[in-house]
Amino acid sequence: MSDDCIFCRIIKGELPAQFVYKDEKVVVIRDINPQAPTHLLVIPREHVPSADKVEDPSLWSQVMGVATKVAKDLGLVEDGYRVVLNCGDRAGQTIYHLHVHVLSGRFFRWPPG
Ligand code: DGP
Repeated sequence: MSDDCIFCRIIKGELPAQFVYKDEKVVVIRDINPQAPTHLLVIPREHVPSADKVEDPSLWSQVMGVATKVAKDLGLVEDGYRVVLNCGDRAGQTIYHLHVHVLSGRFFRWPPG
């Protein structure tokens, strides 16, 4: 846990968020600035700053397992959904606590901007 990390503070309950899922390893919240009708953030409880800093590869199955489970549970599968991971400033990462975005409810273009 990091005292100056927004996501650590949300996980500790020090800052508010709309939680849609919690387990011992991973939480899912709604993004404060949604880019689609459904925009979720799947966040490991462990403070890992970014994808390139992951040391335990099982973290990926925990995060992606929860992303696909929540997508199913919330009924996103029929409409389709996109999973996004921004790694580094130039890729658009703004919060340095690992997370994946799950977006759904609109048409997504390719390539992404
Ligand atoms: P990224 O740019 O990939 O690092 O994504 C960070 C996301 O986190 C961005 O879509 C906005 C979201 N976000 C930032 N601050 C907060 C917050 O305090 N609460 C919630 N729910 N989301 C936040």
